[in-house]
Amino acid sequence: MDTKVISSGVRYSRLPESYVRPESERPRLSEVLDCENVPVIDLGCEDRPSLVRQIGDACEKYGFFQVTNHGVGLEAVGRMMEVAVEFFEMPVEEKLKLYSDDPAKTMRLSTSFNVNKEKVHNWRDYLRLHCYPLEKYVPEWPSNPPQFKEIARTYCMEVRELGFRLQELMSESLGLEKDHIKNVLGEQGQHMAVNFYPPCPQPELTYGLPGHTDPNALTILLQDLQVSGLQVLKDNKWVAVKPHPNAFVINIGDQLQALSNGRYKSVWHRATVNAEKPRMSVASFLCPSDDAIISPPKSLTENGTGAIYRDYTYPEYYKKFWSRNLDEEHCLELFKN
Ligand SMILES: O=C(O)CCC(=O)C(=O)O
Repeated sequence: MDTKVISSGVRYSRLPESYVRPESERPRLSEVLDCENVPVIDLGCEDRPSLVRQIGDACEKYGFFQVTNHGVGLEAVGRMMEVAVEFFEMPVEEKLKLYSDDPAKTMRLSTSFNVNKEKVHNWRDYLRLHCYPLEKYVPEWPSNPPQFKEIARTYCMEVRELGFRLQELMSESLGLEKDHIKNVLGEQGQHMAVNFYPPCPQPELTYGLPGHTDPNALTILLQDLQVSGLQVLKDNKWVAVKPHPNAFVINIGDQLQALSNGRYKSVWHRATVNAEKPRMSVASFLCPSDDAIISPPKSLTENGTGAIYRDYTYPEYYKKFWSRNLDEEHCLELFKN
């Protein structure tokens, strides 16, 4: 392979060796079932107790769900997807100006997951941006396509509001004050990963992203409507999440698992690739502020189990997360009491 990224316009006829997973780690695509009953929650529902119950059930039983009537404008969503496609369609030389494999960078185009550490690579390129506070980070975002900054900025603001609304509903569903999660997480950071998965010559041998949980608090994922690829682990089986029109996929991250003392599960998920069509997804991550102490409330530790995880800060967790490979054991295990 002659460039650092796979979105170079070259169509590969065989999967390069460094992407081939050992037999036992392959996705076994023919065994994956469609998940027919992913909860789809209508956030426009005016019966708040019912909404809170639906959110609690979905967080407890699935760790993920889809939301409709979520308040993020259709125009903001459509434009975000369009500009993401335009970004990855730019000439590779233009994109490579933003390339970095240093996870500490707050804006970078990169590939796979942690290319310098991992043994096998993943069939994904991604643009990773820090998004909060916007005034600090927007100036370093891509200036090409020219409308990128303005579109992504609007999108980030709207998605952040949705995240806060969900955190309020989740707090209530745990029997806590509405603002509990927001108060514990403090001035939350926000990151975005614009993922691009080019057509892959041998999709059964590799992943776009292997099974992982998200290290942050809450993830709001915008999926490509035309091409599926997201799969989640449900009852020990990988199931495909069909994109739902005008919906976001929401998943609980490691920090909400710790904060809820294990009641809400940070869901294992992965992205598979296909031979025919490129796929895009835009993941927005809400993250605890650097000085927030991740610790469950007393009401969730009083049932005799005590706190499952020790108290820690997010920078401590994040450093540990990026020092490992994506497909290793759950990082949260390393923080158990
Ligand atoms: O592309 C997808 O569907 C999943 C993306 C994802 O898991 C991530 O960005 O962490």
